[in-house]
Parts: sequence; C-alpha cells; structure tokens
Amino acid sequence: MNLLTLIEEKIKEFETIIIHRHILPDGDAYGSQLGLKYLIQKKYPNKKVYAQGNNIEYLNFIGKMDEPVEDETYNNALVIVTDCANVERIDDQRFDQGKFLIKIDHHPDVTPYGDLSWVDTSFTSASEMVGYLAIQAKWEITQQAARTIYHGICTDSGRFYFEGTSSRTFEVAARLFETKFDFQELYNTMYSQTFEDLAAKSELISQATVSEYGVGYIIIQDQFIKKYNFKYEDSGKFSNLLKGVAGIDIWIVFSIREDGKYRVEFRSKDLQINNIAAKWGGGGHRLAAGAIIDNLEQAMEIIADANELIKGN
Ligand SMILES: [Mn+2]
Repeated sequence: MNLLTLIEEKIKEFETIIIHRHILPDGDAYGSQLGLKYLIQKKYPNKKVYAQGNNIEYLNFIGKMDEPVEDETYNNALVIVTDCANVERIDDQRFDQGKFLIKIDHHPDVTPYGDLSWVDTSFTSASEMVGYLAIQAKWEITQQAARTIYHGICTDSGRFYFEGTSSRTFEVAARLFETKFDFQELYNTMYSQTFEDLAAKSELISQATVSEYGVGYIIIQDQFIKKYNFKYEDSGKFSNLLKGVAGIDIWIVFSIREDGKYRVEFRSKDLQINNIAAKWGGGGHRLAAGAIIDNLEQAMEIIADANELIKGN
C-alpha cells in the first residue's frame, strides 16, 4: 500500500481526529490544517474532527481553531500534524497523546516524527499536499475546503512565484478552482491592507539597511509594535518587504518577541540560506528560513554570515 493510501486508511479507521500545526501559524499552516479538517468532515460527517492551536486573529477570515479539547479526547484519537518540521514547534504539545500520529509536511525532515510520515519537499506547501491527497483519495472538495487550501498554496508559493511551484501545483489549484469558490473575494481579502499597515511598511522600508554586498535587513523593535498596535506574531507579514529590490540578494527581518528574543526571517533570491538559520537552531527551505536569537549582537553575526555567503559566490 502506498503512503497516501495508508493515510486514507488511518483517517477511515479513527472516529476522532485531532489536527495540529506549527506555532506562529501562517496561511499554509492554517490551510493544511483546516483544509484537511473540512475535507474529512465532508467525507465522514459522523467523525469528530478538531483543529487545535492558538487562534490567530489575522487568519480568522480563513477559519477558526476549535476550543482546546479535553485531554481524554486524545486517548483514542488519530493525531495529524501538518506543516511542522520539528516537534518543538507544534502548537499544543499534547500532539503525542493520541493513539496514532501522522506527519504531513513539506519542510526538510530534520526531526522525523510520527508513526506514519509523509514528508515531501517537492511540494510548495503542506496545503498543496492536502489538496493532492484529496485528489488521490477522490474526496469531494467543498468550496470552503478549496478556498482554505488555495489560500495556503498562494501564501507559501507567493502565488505560484517561489521555487517549488510545479505543474502539480497548478493541477491541484485547477482542481480547487473547479469548485468555483469565489477567488476574487479571497484575493481581495488576503491582499487588502489598512492604511496603517501601509504606513508601517513605509516606516520599516525607510529604516532598512542594505549592506555593500546586498544583504537588506530590517529590525522591528517594541516601540514600532506599540506605535502601530501590532501583535508580536504579526511581524511575519514583513518577511518579504525587501523582496524584488535590485541589489538585494538576501533580505532578513529581525523582530522582537514578547520574551525579548528576536524572531529572524531569512529570505534569499538564489543563494541557499537555511544553513545560516540552522546555525541558530532554526531551519526551513533553501530560500526561506527562520530562527530565534537572543539579541541584536547575534543579529549582526547573522548579517556578517550573509555577507560572507554573497561574497563567496
Ligand atoms: Mn508551509
């Protein structure tokens, strides 16, 4: 039996299914988690399917998390974790309390986990994997599931722009479009911003630094977050502010967290960047990675490494 059939079989077997994804969720985390939930609910209306983890306000238009389930609910449950490479980053650490654990992810398999693991870095997104699973399993795809999964593919692939976009990505997207979900409404929502957002971006751009080798970086401090009334987890939306700027080959955003540490988002035009993230205990894809560091001295070490990387190529 192939891997996808095994996953299908497990979903068929369990009456309770609990789906987790990574902390600081993005469109793909939500898309793969909720998309899978909606698909299973349509296919098996009598099963109990729960999405767990913190509810993130800016993703409410995609869907909402379920209330945290009771610990006992895990006893006879199938747990599926999507879009999360390592166990430390799984939102709600009870993920290992179920009867059977499945990992579905498109990041490099640095820390393998799960009784069953479907990891394939050739997918743009975990959402694309979930869409692909639905097609292979011949599950009915509702407009709600299609919208959710499509959003995840769009955010992780930069709307079919980033590395990894393939003919399969378009095949999955085409199948989602067949449901005739309102993609204009989705685009209008996902690409709309407030004037405050625009002002905030303009402030960050004006404070950005570009090194002589072409490393562009932005530092987001408490003051900025308070000024614009952002939440700490919102800073992810600035990851690509310096993308597509001539002369910038690597762009990095350091943003303060509630605990005083800094979240680092690395992006690169074509040089492999995830090695630098891994040096600080982070990881990710070749051209898009993340890490958490303690202070701005470490940030400067990262900039120095990025400069070296460009210099050496
Ligand atoms: Mn992803």
